[in-house]
Amino acid sequence: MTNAAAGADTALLVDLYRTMLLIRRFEERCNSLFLQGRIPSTLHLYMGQEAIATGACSVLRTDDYVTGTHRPHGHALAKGVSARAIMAELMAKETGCCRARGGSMHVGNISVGMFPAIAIVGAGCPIAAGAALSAKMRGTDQAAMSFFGEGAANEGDWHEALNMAAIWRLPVVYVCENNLYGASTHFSKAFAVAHVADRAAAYGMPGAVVDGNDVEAVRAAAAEAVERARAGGGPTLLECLTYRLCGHSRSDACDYRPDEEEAEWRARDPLLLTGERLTAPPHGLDAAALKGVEAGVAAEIDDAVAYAEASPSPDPAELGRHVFWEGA
Ligand SMILES: Cc1ncc(C[n+]2csc(CCOP(=O)(O)OP(=O)(O)O)c2C)c(N)n1
Repeated sequence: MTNAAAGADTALLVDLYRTMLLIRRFEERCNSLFLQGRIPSTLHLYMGQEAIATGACSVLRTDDYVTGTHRPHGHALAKGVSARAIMAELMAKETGCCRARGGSMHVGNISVGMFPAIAIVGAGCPIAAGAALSAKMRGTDQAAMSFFGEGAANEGDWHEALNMAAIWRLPVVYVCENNLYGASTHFSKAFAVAHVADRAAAYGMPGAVVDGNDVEAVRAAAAEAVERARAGGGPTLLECLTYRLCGHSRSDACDYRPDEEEAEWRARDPLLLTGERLTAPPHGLDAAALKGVEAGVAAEIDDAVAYAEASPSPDPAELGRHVFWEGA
């Protein structure tokens, strides 16, 4: 297991904490808006996994590419899609990042390198390989990063993508978010290996198991992998161990998980861990500083909700537009 490299500086750690907090509070608000009937469809919340998107995306540039999953709010926020544009998308407004044609499972904005996310389990993996191939053919040093749950690692797409990325030494980082359950199926019932990262060897690429609740550990592992990708060293498979702090979707009461297991992981909530680290030496922030970060995040989310509420709905006559490619 890769542990936190000692000593990200305080300003950087505050920044990482802020992004994680933004993702958490954004989703708490989504949950409440959903219960009020102001967000249609369903939600797959990312709560508990914030350190992964935050740490991994923190080493990417705007022109690098990310593919997300059916649980993509965190990936999109960490890659720089605005809270306004995501909230408007979730509330089905024309100002949403996909003009309300995508909804929760498809948020993204290619202008900041976030492909609209894909709800088909594993389907983002070959797309990331394609983006990396495009960067290689164009001779840029852009990298691609693909997030997926452990469930994706049992899909054909995943195996084909990793194999192709390895034989062509593509600049791509595969980031498995192993939250122990694919819907209600425990990892041990779906895998005969101890770790998803064990499979890296079968494709001839480096693999590592990372503490996915430790934002600095994720950042350090991602930095090494992205550096290797940019330098022509090919793909990496990172398996980040984590836990979702909610059901699989809004319709999941989550009664298949032991209470003790949940309690253990709640004690390792990534926000808690980072908050504790920030208030201890060598950072030594006081509680007021963390409250200041909270206040900034709360204001950003209030602004996003107000923006979304004030935005127009799409014209029903135009719903076919922006769905298929137009032009020529
Ligand atoms: C190819 C495919 N099969 C099944 C589904 C239905 N489905 C949606 S999410 C999910 C579980 C995915 O588990 P995992 O990949 O571990 O991600 P997590 O939900 O844990 O983040 C399933 C089976 C789907 N979207 N796509």
